[in-house]
Amino acid sequence: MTVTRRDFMKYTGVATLPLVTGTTFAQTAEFNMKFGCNLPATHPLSTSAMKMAEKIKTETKGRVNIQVFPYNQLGNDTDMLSQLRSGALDFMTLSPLILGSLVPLAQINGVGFAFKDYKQVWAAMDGDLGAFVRRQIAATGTIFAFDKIWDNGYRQITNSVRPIEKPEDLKGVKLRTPPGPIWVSLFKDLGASPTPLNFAEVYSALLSKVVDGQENPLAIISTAKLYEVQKYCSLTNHMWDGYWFMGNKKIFEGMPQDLQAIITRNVAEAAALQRAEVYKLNESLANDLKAKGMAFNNGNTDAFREKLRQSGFYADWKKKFGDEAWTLLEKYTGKLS
Ligand code: X2X
Repeated sequence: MTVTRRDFMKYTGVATLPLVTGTTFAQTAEFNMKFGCNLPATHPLSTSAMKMAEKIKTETKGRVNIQVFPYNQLGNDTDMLSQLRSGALDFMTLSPLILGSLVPLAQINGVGFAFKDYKQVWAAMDGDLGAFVRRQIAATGTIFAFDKIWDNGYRQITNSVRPIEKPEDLKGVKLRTPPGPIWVSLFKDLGASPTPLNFAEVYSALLSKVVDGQENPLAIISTAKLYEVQKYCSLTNHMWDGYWFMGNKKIFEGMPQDLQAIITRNVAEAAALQRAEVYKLNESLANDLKAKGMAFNNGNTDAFREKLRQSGFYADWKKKFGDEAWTLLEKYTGKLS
C-alpha cells in the first residue's frame, strides 16, 4: 500500500497550507527569513517558534520577519539540513543525532541511558558538553547552533506487535529509528531490526506496516497522532534527545549586530518556554494516550543497560567519540561503561 502525502494529510488532519506568521510586515521586512522543523504545528516546539517569530518581528519593528514552516512543509530533515547549509533555509531545529552524519560528535547525548534525569541533561547541554558540541557544529563553516538546546524528551518505544519490557521482546521487531548512526547501533545491539527513516515518513510507514514500531517522547506520539497506528507504548526512557536551533552562518553573520542580538536572545527565551511546555506534556500524556487505546508498560531499564554493556555498545562509542568527548559526558552522567 502506498500512502501519498495527500492521504497522510487526510489521516492526520494536518493542514497543507504553510503557517505564515508576520504577514503585516511581510512586504516591508528587510529580512524575510524561514524557519523549518519536523514537528506538527500543535507541538510546543512549533508553537514556541511561532511565538518567538512574533516577538522578533515586534522587537525589530518589522525589520525581521521569520516565517515558521512546521511538519516538514519544506522537506524532511535531510532536505532541510541541505537547504540550511546552502542558505536556502535560514533556521531549523534538528536532533543532534541526525546531525551526526555531518558532525559525528554531535551524537554524544544519544548514548543509551546516559542521563539519569533532567538535572543532568541541562547541566551537560547548557554546560561544557553542549559548548563542545556547538564548537563542532560551527566548525562545519556553514551552520551554527544557538546556545540553548530545545527539548524533545526521553524516548519511549511504541509498536504493534507486543509490549517491550526487556531486550528479548525487541527480537524481530522492525523498528523505525531516525537517520542517525548511533540510533541504528543502539537498537541493533538491543536486538531489534532498526530501519532508519525521516520523521516525515513515520506515520505512513506505521500505517502501511512497513515497520512495526518507532520510538519517541509522548508529546510526539500524541501530537503526531501515532496512537492511531500503534498499540503498545513501553516506557523505556532509553535516551534523552533535544533539538539544536541552528542557523545558516553566512546569512546570520551578515545581519546587523543589533538584529543578531534580538534573535539570539529570543531563541534562548523561547527555549526556556519550550522546555517547560515539553516537560509538562511528556509527564502528563500517558493517561490521555491510554484513553485513546494505547496499552502502557514499563521497560526494565537494568536489563536494557546490561544488554548494551554486554554487546560492547559503551566501549564502541567511547572509542568512536574519543576520550575528550567521553570524559565531558561522564563529567555530568557519572561513569557509563
Ligand atoms: O525523527 C524523530 O523521531 C524525531 C521527531 O524525534 C526527531 O526529530 C529526532
